Amino acid sequence: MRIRLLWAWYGVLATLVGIGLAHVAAALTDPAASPVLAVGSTVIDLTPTPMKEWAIRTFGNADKAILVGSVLAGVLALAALAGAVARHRFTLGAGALVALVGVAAIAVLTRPEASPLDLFPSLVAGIAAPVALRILARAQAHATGPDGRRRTVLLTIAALGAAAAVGGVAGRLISSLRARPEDVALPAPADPAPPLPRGLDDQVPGITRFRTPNADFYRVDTRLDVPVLSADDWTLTIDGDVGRKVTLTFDELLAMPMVERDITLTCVSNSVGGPYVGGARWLGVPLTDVLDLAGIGSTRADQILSTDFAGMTISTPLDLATDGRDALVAVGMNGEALPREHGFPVRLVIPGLYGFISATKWLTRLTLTTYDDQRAYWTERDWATDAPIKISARIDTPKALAELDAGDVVVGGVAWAQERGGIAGVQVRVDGGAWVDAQLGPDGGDDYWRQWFHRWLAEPGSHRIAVRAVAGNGEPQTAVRAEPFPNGASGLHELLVRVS
Ligand SMILES: Nc1nc2c(c(=O)[nH]1)N[C@H]1C(S)=C(S)[C@@H](COP(=O)(O)O)O[C@H]1N2
Ligand SMILES: [Mo]
Repeated sequence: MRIRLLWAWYGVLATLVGIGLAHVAAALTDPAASPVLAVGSTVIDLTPTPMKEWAIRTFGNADKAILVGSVLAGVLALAALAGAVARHRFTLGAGALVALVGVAAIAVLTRPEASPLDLFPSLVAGIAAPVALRILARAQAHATGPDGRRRTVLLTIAALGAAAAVGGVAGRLISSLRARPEDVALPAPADPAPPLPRGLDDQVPGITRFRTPNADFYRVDTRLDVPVLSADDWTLTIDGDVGRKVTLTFDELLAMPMVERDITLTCVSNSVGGPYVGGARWLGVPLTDVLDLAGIGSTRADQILSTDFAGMTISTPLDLATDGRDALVAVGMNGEALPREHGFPVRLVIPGLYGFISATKWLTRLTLTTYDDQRAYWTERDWATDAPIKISARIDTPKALAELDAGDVVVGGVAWAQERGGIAGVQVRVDGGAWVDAQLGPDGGDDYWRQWFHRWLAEPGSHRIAVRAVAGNGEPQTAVRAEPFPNGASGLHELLVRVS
């Protein structure tokens, strides 16, 4: 039994060596071609929407880590089995490892925009794993004798373990040296945003900051890894139903007049009161200026299909994106180049539309087309194609189920109504009583969220606090409840607190 367990570990170790070296190979060629990531991404794409929604709700930003972890655990369980088999039938066990890598290779090749070169990391894994198993088998064969021999097994295990670990770390290191956002010098905006007023950050403890620091900005990706792209290699192609197809380099984009805007981004998967919303100052070229370079084709187009570097697509209604709103081909976020997590080197930012139909990160292509002709990633998954951000207000403080002292309590939060004239008013209601006007924080513009607070004299007992907002165009927030799928959650944010 113990010896079988040992062989199972050999299978696992051999596989880890394969994965580690494949990571280095992927870093040197294309990080997206890492076999583990490819399997994970394929699993994500095949996961039904309700389950994805559940994962985002349950695990938040950790959903990817949990997925990669599960895929890895599954792979290693199979590797352990292969190792146990290899004890008596080495070729069969080693063959099983190769077959495992083969499945990953298929996942790599079926990624959008995969190239044959992407098979290289899988090939490395497919050779390294069985070779490592062979080395372990040899060492094991020598180990059945005196102490010195057993030491060879331990040394072999240690050496291979180190190879696997070094491979994993080196892979990451190599990728991060390839392209660094901090090396990009951003031009000054020709059309700067007015200075952002001081928010209520210091006055209302627990309130969301008026400007979200880049490191705290929410992230929603279908990707598992943070892509490492180089601005030098980056190009943007504008094609489809255009006058002439145009390709821009990063330097050519930077040479165009830049505008700077404060825009609050919101994810369609955000539930009422949820965290997937953030406010930042974006620097970029107006989308219409970029589209004008290519000119309009037949005027049949009703959709901008944007494609990221790996072939992931997002569709935006052409009429909305070009109706005069501040749609940006963005390169800067809060005074820095875009962080890799948020789309370095270039992404779209279009105010008033949920991110899944507007905010393409790692942008490489804009295609003018029709909804009939081409379908984007989330369109294929039955999400709405037209999804304006719904008017929302969120209570940041106190937290749900907080235990408070009776007396003065400051209730505070943020509200947003992009492309609806911003936030004109926020009201708070306690225990189903009358709606009372909250005080608004400073105005950061119509496409930016607004902080608010309300002083409440809390009496002992259990209380229910609710909030609602009114947009600058007079439109009230709806109390009708809706789930995020297919076009965004609605309903009022309400929470219970206990006062004593
Ligand atoms: N390439 C790419 N762009 C993308 C996504 C993605 O998965 N891949 N997610 C979109 C979604 S659903 C949202 S809400 C925003 C989130 O942007 P952030 O991660 O910078 O906050 O990016 C959008 N752009
Ligand atoms: Mo989103």
